[in-house]
Parts: sequence; C-alpha cells; structure tokens
Amino acid sequence: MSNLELQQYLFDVQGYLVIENVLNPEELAALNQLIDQQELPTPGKVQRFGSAPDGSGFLDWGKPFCNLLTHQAIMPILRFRLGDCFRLDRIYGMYMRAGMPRGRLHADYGATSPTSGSQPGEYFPFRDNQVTNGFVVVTWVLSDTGPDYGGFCCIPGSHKSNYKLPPQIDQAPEDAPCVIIPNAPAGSVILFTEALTHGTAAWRGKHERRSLLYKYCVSHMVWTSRRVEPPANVELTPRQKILFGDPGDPHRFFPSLFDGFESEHVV
Ligand SMILES: O=C(O)CCC(=O)C(=O)O
Ligand SMILES: [Fe+2]
Repeated sequence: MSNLELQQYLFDVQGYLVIENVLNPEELAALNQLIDQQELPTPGKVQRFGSAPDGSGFLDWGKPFCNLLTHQAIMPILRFRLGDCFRLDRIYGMYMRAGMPRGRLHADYGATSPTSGSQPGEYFPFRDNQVTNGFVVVTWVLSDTGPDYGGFCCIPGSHKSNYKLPPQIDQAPEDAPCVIIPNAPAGSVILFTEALTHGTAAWRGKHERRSLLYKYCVSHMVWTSRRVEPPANVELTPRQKILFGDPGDPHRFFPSLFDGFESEHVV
C-alpha cells in the first residue's frame, strides 16, 4: 500500500490527518519572521490575524505564504476530498498565548452544524474507494501544538456521526475523553474536513501558538459573496491562480488543478 493510500485511509477514518516534518526549519523561520515583521497586536480577545476575505490577508506578506497554497504535500490529499477542481474560500492565521480560553466545538456539516435543519445542497455520497466532501482546512503549524499545549482539537470519526453533539461534551470538551488534541510539532500540516466536530483548545503552552489556516472548497460551492483576492506583490504560479477563480461547475466552468500540472509533483 502506498503512503498516499495510507493517508487516504486515515483521513477518511479519523476526519483529520497530521503530516509531520513538511516544512523545514528555514521555511518555518521565514514564515515566522514575516509574521514578526507585521507587529501584530498582542493576542487576547483577538485570536486571528491576516484574514481574508476581504483582500488577500497574509498572502500579501510574501511568497513563503503563497508557496503553501499548492504545496506538493497537500495537493494529492485535497484531491481525495475535493476532486480536481477547488477554490480557496478563506484564510486566517491563529495566534494564542498562555491562558487564552478554548473556543466552542463545531462542525459545518451534519447534525451538529448550524444549518442542519435546512435543505441540503448538492450532496456527494460516499462511493467505494472514493470520498468527496466539500470543505477541507489545511492548517500549517508554525509552533508546536498538541496535548501539552492546546490548539486544534477534535472528535476523531465525528464527521461520520449522525447525531447532534451531546451538551455534556459541548459544555466541557476538556473533560470528554473523546475530544483529543492531536500532537503536531512545528513544521507539521493538519488537514481536516469541516464535517469533523472540532474546535480550539485553551492554550497552555509557554510559547505562542502560531498556525496558518487555508480553507479549500469544491469549485461550485461558496459561503459568502466575498472572495480572497490574489496578492498584489507576489506573482502566483498558473496553478495557484486557479484557486482564486470565480466559483463554477467543476471542469465545465472551473479548470482542473491537476490536468497539465504533472510537472508539479502531481501523484
Ligand atoms: O485550529 C483551530 O484552533 C480550530 C480552527 C477552526 O475551528 C476552524 O478552522 O474551523
Ligand atoms: Fe472550525
């Protein structure tokens, strides 16, 4: 079984995947230095930085942020869940300091989602050996996160649950053994489906939490009328540019991110 098949299996079973050692120390330092240069306000009530839409958010801060858009470590995995045609719906960074409280557990699909009572849109059922799901988050971990510190937390497998999140877990996720904080050292990437029940655990680390979140969805799906704009000062590759295209039907009105990009390490 190839490593990719293993990743596919684990992503499907767990609803998330951690891949360690994707960014090397130089790449991490470059990203962290560019964030330092922004002189952001001390995190507290505000936990997010560099958000878009509107504008380009942290993509405007330099090429290292744009290099992550179509990184070879994530593209084959995004393809499992989003098919060949997908767009960048939104981005933001998260930073946290010791003592900052948790966020609420949530999911964007299924019984726990805020829209669970509404008519579903086009639905992609699971077919053997092929899973598609409209919305995937790629979190680039720029400082260590995990059970000792806090950060991203989730209920593994909850993307397949048919029941609403029980109030006992909602009110005290830190006491629920089913809620875990995956270990993800700096340089890791976490991919998760927004169907997974997930959230932000309180931060206990002495160091600052820093993560960059890139959220991708199938090409014909949008959440708002606002769009992430391509950065003004960085020349994007043709493949990266596709992510900023107007929403449209896959292949008919929105091009593939894989056809013709074989030279970019497409698996
Ligand atoms: O990484 C985190 O703290 C969770 C972020 C989150 O809830 C999300 O991306 O939807
Ligand atoms: Fe979320």
